[in-house]
Amino acid sequence: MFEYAPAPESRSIVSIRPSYDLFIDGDFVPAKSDERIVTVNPADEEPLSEVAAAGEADVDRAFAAARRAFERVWSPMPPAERGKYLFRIARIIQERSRELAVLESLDNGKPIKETRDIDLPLVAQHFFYYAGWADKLRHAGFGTRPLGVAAQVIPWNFPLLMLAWKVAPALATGNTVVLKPAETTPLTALVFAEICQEAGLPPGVVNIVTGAGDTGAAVVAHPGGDKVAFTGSTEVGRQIARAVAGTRKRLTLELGGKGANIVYDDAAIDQAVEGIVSGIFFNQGHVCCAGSRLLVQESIAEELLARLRARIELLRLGDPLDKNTDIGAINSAAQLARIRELAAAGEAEGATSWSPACPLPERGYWFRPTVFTGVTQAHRIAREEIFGPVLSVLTFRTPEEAVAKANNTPYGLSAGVWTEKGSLMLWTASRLRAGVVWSNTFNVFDPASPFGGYKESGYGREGGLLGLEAYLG
Ligand code: TXE
Repeated sequence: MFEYAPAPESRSIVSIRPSYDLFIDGDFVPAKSDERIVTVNPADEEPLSEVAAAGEADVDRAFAAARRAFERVWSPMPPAERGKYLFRIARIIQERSRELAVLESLDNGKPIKETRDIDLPLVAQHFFYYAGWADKLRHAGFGTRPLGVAAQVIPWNFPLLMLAWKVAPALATGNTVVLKPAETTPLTALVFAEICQEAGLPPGVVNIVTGAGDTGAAVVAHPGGDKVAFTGSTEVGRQIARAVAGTRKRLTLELGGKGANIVYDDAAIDQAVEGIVSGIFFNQGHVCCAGSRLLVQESIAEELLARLRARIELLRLGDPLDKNTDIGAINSAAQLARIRELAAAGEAEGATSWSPACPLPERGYWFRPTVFTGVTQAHRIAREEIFGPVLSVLTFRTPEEAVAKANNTPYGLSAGVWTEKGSLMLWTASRLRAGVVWSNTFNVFDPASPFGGYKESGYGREGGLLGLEAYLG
């Protein structure tokens, strides 16, 4: 592991306000209560800003504004006009992408090379993609009527990208939105609110209410919502499914995962190693579709693991704003505690852990990239989502065993298959119970591709045509 000097000058391109209000009906307005939530930089634990904690009365105002905008302006608007607003938003995101990338890295802890080269380009692409659909819905093959007001609750791992996944299709289909960002990463959503103003979006079409889980629960339960879209933990997903049951609301849930990366003995090994590294260490492993289980064919396990360890030794952990950093900070103290707890369980249950000997910064939330070998399917680290830079390695002998092990999870979001044999690739992919199966690659995203899971990974799809259907009746 190398240590690089930080590049603090990047920080100067963002101006973070000391405090942010809620964004309701086109304006920033104070919350009814004085309660504030401090958001910290996870790389040094320094406060970045504080945001309002919206209560029920604020959520009520946001839904009233969204309903008015839906009925009077947004749903009656000719679809091509709606599309123009989305194009405008996409262009402003591109123009402000450096600033947004730095802000996202500061608030979330993820490396700037990811926010700059992956998150922000995907955010803009998502708005461009759905802008193009706005006036073509009647060709989509399903209903063209918007549902109404969409209640959207998003997590902290891809703050602005998850916003884009939810807001862009909702708006393109004529719905209006009340969105709650995660409490540890609210800042880019609030800059997005400024972008809505800059784009001249009619007031009330997008409303952003910051707060913690209780605000999220109020958004989900509000009787003014016609649709609920949630990305987050399986546990909260279950609570939301219960809260929505028996109401008129349509629901999509994108929850956890325990993705398997299956490497057959004929795979291009170095390419597979890159895919394994990206699969589990991209975004510190805070990825619902992470390849958190490596299933490697026994005959090549030793060689593959040797090359994997050598590759991991080269990863650079540290300042998220340093352009050379590969692994940034863990998003919060709570998430770090969860990762530590599961890693400790792995050791207690008899698996062997390995990490490179890299120094960790003194302040902030950090966890070394970690590989567990000797893992069995009974171990917690093979079954539970860790949501951190921790890889669990299992071996297999036959393709049947690989598929059985890959599917032996309550989740079903993602998988990767590495083989040079086309027939084996198809055989395997068609048997995997996963919403996405990558072949000889991992973590590749495209706004035209639907994304979502089987089993406890949730239901409904985001992205592509199916992402439109989720907002139409
Ligand atoms: O998630 P929460 P947490 C998984 C991952 C992680 C674990 C816990 O395994 O370790 O969940 O993370 C809002 N009603 N994922 O605790 O609590 C909350 O304010 C309505 C996977 O951060 O689910 C935030 O905005 N909303 C996942 C959002 O839900 C509620 C991404 C997510 O927070 C609520 C994140 C309630 N009762 C975590 N309680 C993925 N699929 O990518 C909380 N929230």
